[in-house]
Amino acid sequence: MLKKNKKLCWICNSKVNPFMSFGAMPIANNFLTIEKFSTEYFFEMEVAFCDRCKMLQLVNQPEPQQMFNENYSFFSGTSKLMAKHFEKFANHVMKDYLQDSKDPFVVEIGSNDGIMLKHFANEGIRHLGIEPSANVSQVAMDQGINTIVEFFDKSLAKKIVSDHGQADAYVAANVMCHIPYINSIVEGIKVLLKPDGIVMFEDPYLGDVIQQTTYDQIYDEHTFLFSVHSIQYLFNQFDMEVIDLEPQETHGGSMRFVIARRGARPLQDNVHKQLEFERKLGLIDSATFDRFRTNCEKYRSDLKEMLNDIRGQGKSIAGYAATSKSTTIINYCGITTEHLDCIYDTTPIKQGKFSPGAHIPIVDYKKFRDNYPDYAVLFAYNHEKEIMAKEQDFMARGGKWISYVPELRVIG
Ligand code: JHZ
Ligand code: SAH
Ligand code: ZN
Repeated sequence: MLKKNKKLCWICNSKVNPFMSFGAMPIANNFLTIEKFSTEYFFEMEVAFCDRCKMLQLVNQPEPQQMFNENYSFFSGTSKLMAKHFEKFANHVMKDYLQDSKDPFVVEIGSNDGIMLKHFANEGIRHLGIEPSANVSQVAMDQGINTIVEFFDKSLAKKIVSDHGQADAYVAANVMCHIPYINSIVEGIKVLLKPDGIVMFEDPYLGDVIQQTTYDQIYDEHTFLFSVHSIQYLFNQFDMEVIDLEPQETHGGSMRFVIARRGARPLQDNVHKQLEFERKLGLIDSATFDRFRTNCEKYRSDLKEMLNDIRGQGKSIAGYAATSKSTTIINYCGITTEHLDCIYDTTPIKQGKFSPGAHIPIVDYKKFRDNYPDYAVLFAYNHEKEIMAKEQDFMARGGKWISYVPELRVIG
């Protein structure tokens, strides 16, 4: 466990006061076998807002190696929507940021199974993925994508520069918010990047989390939830600045930050507009997070009550998609095997195992149609379109979906 009981901001080292505790939480992607139940790891998941740098953050977190290792169970390529999304992201970088370079070099951290880098590789562009989880990185390497199986930090950045030279672009998706020692990452980016190089990364956006009460974006891997204010503070510390923003619909609402060395590239108007929007939304006021906690408590009791009512009527319920986010929903709301018979999922290494904490069986999604429940809780609301399209027959046969984003509702 990192930082136990110190309660200091990961970015600016100020003292932080947790505004909320989710209680004892397991590792969100630790799908486990029965033999491992008795030794399962839990930590108290407390969340704090730093008044100084405006970063929303976990106070304690398991060690990175406990979460990201050769048994990591999130494979990016499982979603068709995300495959398309990363193809567009890669094309955007190539078209708008690499044209002026003779022999461009792109570095991606958290490259996972190569879902984004393969598009650079296919165009013959020099590329390097940094991916510490050996099983997912192997999938990328099997496709000929250059990958280093390590955690990115400042010292690795120096090594990359001495082996390959500086990079034109540093890209990342859904990984920057996972790294507690993020100051070292930003220092590493500075070492790695050419003077006019570009940084583009995207993560779930705090504005969307607050507006939709998607508290399930808070789990062990997500050290931070970013706003433009907090990212501006983080990079300003190292003479870099946010120059552009590209909001995304992925993962329930994300923000892509475009960053360069201070003064190296023109600043777009939308940065100031978004900062103004964040002030109006209260993303820099601690009172907002007290309201958020109250909203979370209401969401929790409403969902629990709905599941209890349905079970009281003797109807069956299953979960659909064993997402990381569902680990927070299930454990925070006290959902158990009394509520859910199982959770259907497409990921082979999750199937046949049990969910973290609540130990609900994970079953191959192909079996869903053999034994439709009366209700299915959609734990991947971010993949709603893709899942609804694939599972049309469920509703046609009278099945009902339960969704809780943007509000708790029954569909069907
Ligand atoms: P999905 C992970 O979050 C973890 P998760 C991580 N911390 C993060 O930030 C984001 O990804 C990027 C299943 N599924 O994408 C497969 C189906 O069963 O919302 C996976 O188990 N059927 C890095 O885990 C899970 O959903 C389907 O049709 O919350 C993935 O969930 C689809 C599309 C997915 O990410
Ligand atoms: N970019 C992909 C994968 C996100 S999952 C997508 O958006 O779908 C987050 C990934 O980051 C995991 O595969 C994890 O192993 C990796 N990761 C975690 N810490 C890292 C670090 N310090 N450096 C590089 N990768 C890291
Ligand atoms: Zn701070």
